[in-house]
Amino acid sequence: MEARPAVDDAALGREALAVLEANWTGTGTVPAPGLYPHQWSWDSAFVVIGLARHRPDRARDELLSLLRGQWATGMVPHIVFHTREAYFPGPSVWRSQEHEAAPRVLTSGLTAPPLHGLALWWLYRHTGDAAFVRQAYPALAAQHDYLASARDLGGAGLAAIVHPWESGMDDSPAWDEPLNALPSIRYGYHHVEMEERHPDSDHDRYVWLAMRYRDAGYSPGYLRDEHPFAIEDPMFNGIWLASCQAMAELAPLAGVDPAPHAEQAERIRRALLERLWDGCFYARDLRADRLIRVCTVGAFGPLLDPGLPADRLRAAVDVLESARFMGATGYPVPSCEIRATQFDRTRYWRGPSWVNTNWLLRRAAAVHSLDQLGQQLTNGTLRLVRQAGFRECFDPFDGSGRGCRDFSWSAALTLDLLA
Ligand code: 2M8
Repeated sequence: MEARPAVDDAALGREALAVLEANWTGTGTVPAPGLYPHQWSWDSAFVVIGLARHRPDRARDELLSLLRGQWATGMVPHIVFHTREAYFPGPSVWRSQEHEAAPRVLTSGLTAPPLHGLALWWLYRHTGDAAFVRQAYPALAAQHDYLASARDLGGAGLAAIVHPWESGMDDSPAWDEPLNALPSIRYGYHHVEMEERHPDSDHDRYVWLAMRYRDAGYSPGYLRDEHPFAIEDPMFNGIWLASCQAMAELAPLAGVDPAPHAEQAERIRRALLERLWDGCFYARDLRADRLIRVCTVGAFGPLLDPGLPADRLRAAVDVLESARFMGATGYPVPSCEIRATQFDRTRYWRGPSWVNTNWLLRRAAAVHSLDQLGQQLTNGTLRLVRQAGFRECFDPFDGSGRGCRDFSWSAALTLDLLA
């Protein structure tokens, strides 16, 4: 593993701020120089969270910059482009400008985990800036309305993802089964380092899926009736639930009724328990109408809910702390349970540890006053970045860094973990 000179907390914090400064384009923060030259949705929410204490001005600009990309439907896209290309699939694939609901700025046509309500709440908690809450609130309320209306494809109160990219955990083994059910296509997907990605041709299927949705005019009717990939994911919905609760708490500041957000959170909780729980939370494939029985870090998303019943909380934490996850690796938290045949410590979202999911689990631990677990997640994550730098992800056994360097959410969330 690469050795880095020992750094104290203050120096680590300065390094993190310097990474975020370097990744700031003047309008938003890119996830990393080179590979990701635009603004990504949940990356930006993590940047807002990390900057809340240190650079609230920048955190506000970051969120507003992302929201420039919001569609009139309320959909917040997973990428807002800064330039025309430099990334595949770029604007010429998504063709957002041809859609009447799209904004002037070029965007993708998919969404991403809706962490923004929680990010706004986090920013408010650290700044007390009620004026900014009033400013940003309507856009986030529209985002939630979009999910409740256009994405409740199962009709039970959960939002469905319609593409692996919408999960933020693109290469997760949880998507193998539904992807295998799609036709095999070859486009030649050469933009990324394939050794670190999915082992077979799934990225070609990713592009095919995205183009089918585009060619259907990004229509909710098409998603409901025809689109072949529709999954209820526990991480996406756990994050949405946490954002609904955040929006309910912020509602009085925005002068609106908190009840609809609280009711939405209740609906999500009920549906998570009824539809996705079977000893731990699994994703549900709506097209095959069954649970996808591979346990990934996504299983722990519903722990963000303070109202999760105690027996489910205990059972899920037992899995997290067991030799299936944290109990067997030197570092928190592998992105797939290590006993799964699909586990691969080197490939994106199929095994490596990520700072953002560690942070979300640490947040879940705080919500449930699981102090020891929270401390373990904090210490383990700080050990990763101290040793290997602000890498995109990490080998969960030896802590070595993988993927991009100077990765924004790794830097931003380090700032929060150091506080
Ligand atoms: C990764 O996703 C992009 C596609 O959106 C990719 O694989 O090229 C994921 O890790 C995702 O969670 C993240 O938002 C994005 C940018 O950091 O990279």
